This record gives sequence, structure tokens and C-alpha cells, in this order.
Amino acid sequence: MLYGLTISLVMPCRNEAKHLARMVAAIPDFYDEIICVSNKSTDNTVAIGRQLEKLYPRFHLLVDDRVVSGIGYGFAHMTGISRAKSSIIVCADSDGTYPIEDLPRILGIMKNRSLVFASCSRYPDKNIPFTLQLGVKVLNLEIFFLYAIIIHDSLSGMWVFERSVVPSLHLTEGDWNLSPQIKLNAHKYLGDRFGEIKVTQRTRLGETKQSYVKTGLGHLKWIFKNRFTQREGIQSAD
Ligand SMILES: Nc1nc2c(ncn2[C@@H]2O[C@H](COP(=O)(O)OP(=O)(O)OP(=O)(O)O)[C@@H](O)[C@H]2O)c(=O)[nH]1
Ligand SMILES: [Mg+2]
Repeated sequence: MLYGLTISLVMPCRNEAKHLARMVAAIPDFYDEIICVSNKSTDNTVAIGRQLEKLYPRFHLLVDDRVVSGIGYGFAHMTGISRAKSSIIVCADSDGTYPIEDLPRILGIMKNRSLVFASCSRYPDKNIPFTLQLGVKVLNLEIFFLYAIIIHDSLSGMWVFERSVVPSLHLTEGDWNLSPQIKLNAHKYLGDRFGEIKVTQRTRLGETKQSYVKTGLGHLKWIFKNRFTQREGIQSAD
């Protein structure tokens, strides 16, 4: 509970067993509910999640093994979001990269700017590798030319929003493309109640498994296609 608001944290999770316990132990008390959604984990993520459920009543481990071309990041988010009960939902990766402890500041800015959806932008940040920054910049530019939206971090994986706006987000993408979709739809359906707030990213816990070029090209294609064909509706595992 923060500023009189209940808070749910939703985290997609694949093969994060090595540091899940450490990460969950460090989550601030103001999160009333922590929902971790494993997708096709092949390590001990689910078993460790079950142990954590016994230790922490606010922690829930869900499993959603649906995938699109092997990826279930979007499905995991949609399932977690549809199960979240609090008035504020925070979505963030479970690899320790996003500053979830920064929520009091973020909510303060949202209140001042009358935002109901904030995407937490990692850019500009000179410490992030140049090639990654360049990839995100190309996608930001694509969004600018196709949608006339100025966005600094089209791929941020941390979003803070009121639960009441979930139906307006029209989430459908089961793979990585949920990330650009949530921002484009928030902008489309919420107008100036959508905004970006700068955060500072940390180094990932554990090794990266991301195929940056493949995922980036997938985003480039999806952002283009989405401009001309849009599907609507949230999909959950139920
Ligand atoms: N549920 C689910 N989670 C995933 C999947 N792939 C990755 N994740 C999780 O989603 C988050 C983002 O994935 P990452 O592998 O960190 O991808 P990234 O942030 O683009 O890349 P790096 O952090 O640089 O490795 C992490 O918390 C992963 O555990 C998936 O297919 N399904
Ligand atoms: Mg990551």
C-alpha cells in the first residue's frame, strides 16, 4: 500500500531460478501482491516459486506456457495483469534490471502530470551499450514516422498503470511485441493520460538469453504491420 493505493507487481519469468529468491526478498513492502508468471522455464523457477509462495503470503507463482515462436513474454504479462487485484499494477522484468523501488517517485510524478499509465524510460543513458541504444532509437523513429508519437524507449519493460485502464490497453501479443503494443495502445486509447517517466536501469542478474537482432527485427516488422492492421482484446490462460 502506497499513498492509500494497493499495488500489484507482475513479473514475467523464464529460467530465473538462480536469483528469484534473492530478488523477491528485496521487493519493497509497499507491494501488496507479487505475481510471477513462469513461461516454459526449464530450470527450477517453478519449484523455487512454490517455496516462495509458502514463505511470502503476498507472492504467487503462475504458469502460462503458451508461446509464439518460442516466446511467451506477452502471454505471461497478460495472465499476470488479468489476475492482479490491486488498484495500481506495476509490470517489470524479473531479472533485477528495473528500479521497482522507485515507485513512490513514479506515482508522485504520475499524480502531478495526471497520468494513468506511465512507461518507465531507460533512455537517454550513456551506460547502456551503443548497439542496444541504436536498435531502440530505430524503433522509436519508426513509431514517430508511422504513428506521429515521440517516444524515448519503445521497448521499456516497466510500466505503471491504474487497473481500471486494463480494458483500454487491448492487449493481444503473446511474444515480445506486447512491449511496443502496450505503449502504442496506451497512447492511442488514453491520449495525454499516457506518458514516459525516466528511470535508471541496472545490470541484469544472471546471463542474458536475449537474441537482440532477431527480437529487434521482429519488433520492426510488427510495428509496421500494427499500423495498418489492429486486433483488439486481452488474452489470459483461463
Ligand atoms: N514468461 C516469460 N518470460 C520471459 C520469456 N522470455 C524472457 N522472459 C522474462 O522476461 C523478462 C525479460 O526477458 P530478458 O531475457 O531479460 O530480455 P531483455 O530484457 O530484452 O534482455 P536482457 O535483460 O539484456 O537479457 C525476464 O524477466 C525474463 O525472465 C518468455 O518467453 N516467457
Ligand atoms: Mg532483461
